[in-house]
Amino acid sequence: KQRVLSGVQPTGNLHLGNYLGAIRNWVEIQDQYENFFCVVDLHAITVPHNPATLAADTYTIAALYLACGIDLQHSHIFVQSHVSAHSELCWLLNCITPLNWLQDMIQFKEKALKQGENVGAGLLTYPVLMSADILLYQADKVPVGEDQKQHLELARDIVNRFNHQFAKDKPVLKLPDPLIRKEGARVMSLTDGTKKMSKSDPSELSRINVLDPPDQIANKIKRCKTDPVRGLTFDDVDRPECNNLLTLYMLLSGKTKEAVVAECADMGWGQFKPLLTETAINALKPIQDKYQEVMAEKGYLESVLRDGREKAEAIANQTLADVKAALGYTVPL
Ligand code: AQP
Repeated sequence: KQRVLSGVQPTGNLHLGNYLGAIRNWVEIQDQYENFFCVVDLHAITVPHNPATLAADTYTIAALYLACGIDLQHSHIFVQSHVSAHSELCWLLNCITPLNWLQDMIQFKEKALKQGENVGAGLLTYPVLMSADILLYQADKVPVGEDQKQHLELARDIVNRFNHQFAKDKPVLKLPDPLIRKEGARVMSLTDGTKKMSKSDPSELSRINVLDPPDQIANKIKRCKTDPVRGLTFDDVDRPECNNLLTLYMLLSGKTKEAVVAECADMGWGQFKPLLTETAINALKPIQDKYQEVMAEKGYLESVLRDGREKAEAIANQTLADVKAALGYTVPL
């Protein structure tokens, strides 16, 4: 079977962008692949973080993977910092990655701009760590949202550079392919349809979190940005909020685009918003219930992460050994 690798940072609440852009797709394809899903906690400290909540946030994301439908028959769940090969490969790849490749990354530029003078070097090398995450498992496919496309291209460039420089006869690293689904690849903010929904947006009203209770979901949809135009349409560039809200309704209801057009074309916002609210609440309820069940059995979650780590380590350590051999390192005595 081909292999899949992906992850989410434990940097705050999982929102509909993370769910619809990434995790839901993992669930849909998981039986076709051998999957590794990690909670990327090393990435979480590339921006200022709170040590008091990191561990709890890491468990929350792992529990949400299970709650969203990750099936341990097909998938392994583990924590990135539990497998030390991630940091080690990151260092080795850092040394062969040209600085200007990293300085050109859009996410680095955006996040560095937000942080002003306090930018850690880890923010710059974030995409190298992400490359290490993927390449350690010789992943064939990486299901992510649209915002990660450039980082995936960088991972491919690093593979080509490494194999070309150090492993010409027998490639050591595999070229990964991004898997980006068209629908949901870029879920937009509820308060500005031209910005992506994001964990770091200071406004809670900009996103619906997977664990939001029904009254909060209702409040956020009630107060979300709309426009004064009558009737609802997809794909009108002048109506980004309308496209985003209809897309959310389509994805959360499981209806086709045609069915949503037929149902909503003549609606006003007063009619559509309650419909979207009810649909979102109903779609998230089973995930929230399952999440409570998983969190009630901490020992089970810990055993899942232990098993995941074991599986992950076996593969990761092999790749790391091959990379070190290609670079000319000695074998420990
Ligand atoms: N708005 C989005 N639409 C579709 N997919 C998205 N993803 C994130 N936001 C959207 C996808 O979710 C996965 C995990 O993301 P992450 O937590 O590792 O990183 P992120 O992109 O930094 O998440 P946020 O929420 O956008 O945080 P900030 O505010 O820090 O930038 C990835 O597959 C990502 O594509």
